[in-house]
Amino acid sequence: MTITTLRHSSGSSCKIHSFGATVISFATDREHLFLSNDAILDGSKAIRGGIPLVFPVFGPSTAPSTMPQHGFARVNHWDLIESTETTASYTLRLADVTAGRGEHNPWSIEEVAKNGIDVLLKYEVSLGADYLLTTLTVQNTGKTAFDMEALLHSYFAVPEKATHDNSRTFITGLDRYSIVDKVTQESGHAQPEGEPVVISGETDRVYDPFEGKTSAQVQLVTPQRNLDITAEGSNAISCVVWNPGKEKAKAMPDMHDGAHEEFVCVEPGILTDRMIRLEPGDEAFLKQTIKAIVNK
Ligand code: TA6
Repeated sequence: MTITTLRHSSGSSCKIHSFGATVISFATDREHLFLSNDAILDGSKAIRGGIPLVFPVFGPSTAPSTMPQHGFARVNHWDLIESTETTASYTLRLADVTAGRGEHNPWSIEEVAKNGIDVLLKYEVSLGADYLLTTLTVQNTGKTAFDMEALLHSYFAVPEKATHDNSRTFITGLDRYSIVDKVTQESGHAQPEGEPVVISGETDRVYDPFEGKTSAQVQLVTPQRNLDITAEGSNAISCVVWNPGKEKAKAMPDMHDGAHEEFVCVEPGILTDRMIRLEPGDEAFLKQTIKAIVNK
């Protein structure tokens, strides 16, 4: 288990934990990512904070399988292939993964071998003076097509414990996206044009792109700075906005007290139609650029 630190001559920095290839810090004049004080960093469970990688499923697996919630990418050790002062590249091969097992789990190693499924994940992290670029690439290196989703589960730090202060913390750029609200179970309506997204108690919404847009420009506004989040992918880009609220956060053993007031998750992903089918030899990608705008 290693933590790789990237440093830019301007003073910005980034830290990446090899477990899940999880970026756990991106700082310019201040830290921009949230990492719970009680995050488990010993490889025994997904890291609570930073940018966990979600693949091949977002959320619980729909197949009667033992696939872990949000898939296996974030709960396995990735290999650091190369790094420079400001870049790092990781890989993870399915063949090296003890993915969820079970007779119906299409991703269990036994069925993978039987079905000839194999996948090579690559993850590249690049640090600039005021930005962090992360790119996840999925290559179907096997003989069988498989269904997939991929998402960057980014936890953004919100200063002054202001996640629920809707006059100072809100998200722009998701207007006109159609909403699936996992708290109210409502779906079918869109974020009104020009209306920002705000956090109200437990917030868990999937914003699906209109017209199948394969890029998204979102801005997270917080009391001390804005973050421009640009995402692009090989398929339509959805965006999840999540905050557990006080009660749900308290029930999470790896969330420190009051953590729900310190972060908002804005999570770009390729989730369209729940699953994307990747044919043998094909490749999918998901790229996110986080740019810190020191505006206050
Ligand atoms: O991205 C939002 C979400 O799917 C929420 O429903 C919540 O489960 C969150 O992810 C955290 O999931 P985790 O498995 O990391 O506790």
